[in-house]
Amino acid sequence: MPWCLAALFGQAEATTQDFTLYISSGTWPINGAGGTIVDIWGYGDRAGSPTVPGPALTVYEGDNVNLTVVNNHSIDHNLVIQGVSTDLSAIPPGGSKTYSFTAPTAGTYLYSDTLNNSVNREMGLYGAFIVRPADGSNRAWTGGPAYTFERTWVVSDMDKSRWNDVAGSGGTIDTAVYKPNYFLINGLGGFDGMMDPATTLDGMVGDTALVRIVNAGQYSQSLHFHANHFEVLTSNGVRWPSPYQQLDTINVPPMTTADVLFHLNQPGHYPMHSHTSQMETANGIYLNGVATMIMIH
Ligand SMILES: [Cu+2]
Repeated sequence: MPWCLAALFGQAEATTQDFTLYISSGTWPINGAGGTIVDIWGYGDRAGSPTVPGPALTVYEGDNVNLTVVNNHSIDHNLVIQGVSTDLSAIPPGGSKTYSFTAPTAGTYLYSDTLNNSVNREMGLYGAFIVRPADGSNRAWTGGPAYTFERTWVVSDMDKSRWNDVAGSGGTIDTAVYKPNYFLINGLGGFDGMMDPATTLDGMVGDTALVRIVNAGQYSQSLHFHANHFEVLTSNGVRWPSPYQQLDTINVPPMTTADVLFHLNQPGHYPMHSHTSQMETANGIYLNGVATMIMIH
């Protein structure tokens, strides 16, 4: 927008945000009963340190973003931000690419590797791209619903024996068969997810949490919040009109996002868990799948 309008609306001048992510193979621990160490391919913010999910990338609406991806792995990869970037081409082994774009409207987006028939994404190549309002306010979008604190939940699934073990040892996966036995929230099994301060909804009565849900997996995730209902603000980037629909469970299809507003209004400790019983498990062990805690003081 012209500078005079930007001044009128109090927006900061667009800044430039530079990121570099490094793709490599590695291993990832899933702790607790049923846990394991799984072969992964991931994005990391340091060379040789892939994480599941990849680092959350946070920018402000209108920023000039330069996202460099370095492929330190032995096969082709890419990085596509759904609804934002359009270059699907491969970065060859040893190569790199800088994606340059203007940060879109405020919201929650999925980034992932779209190559190799979902294998690259299943192996761990995904993460959250978060756009905040240009004025820096704690609102879901400019002039939108306000919140006290925010959380990002990247949920996913892995089929260790048929996919990760095979891909990790250089074999060819039969992608027609996918039976995941690990279900993760922010790369964690539920026993860790229930204690991770970046995952739990931990606050005071009267607080409001914006929860950004990103489903990077291959199955829908149905997330059930105990304590009280939440308001659905967006589904896959589409904003709903106010008054917002109130639900206690939200279904988030694969490769989509949802933003919900949770009002902390009843003191106590409550679970948030997947409503699909298998997705609450790590290799069959309950409750080491998609789960965290709601702690209201
Ligand atoms: Cu429940």
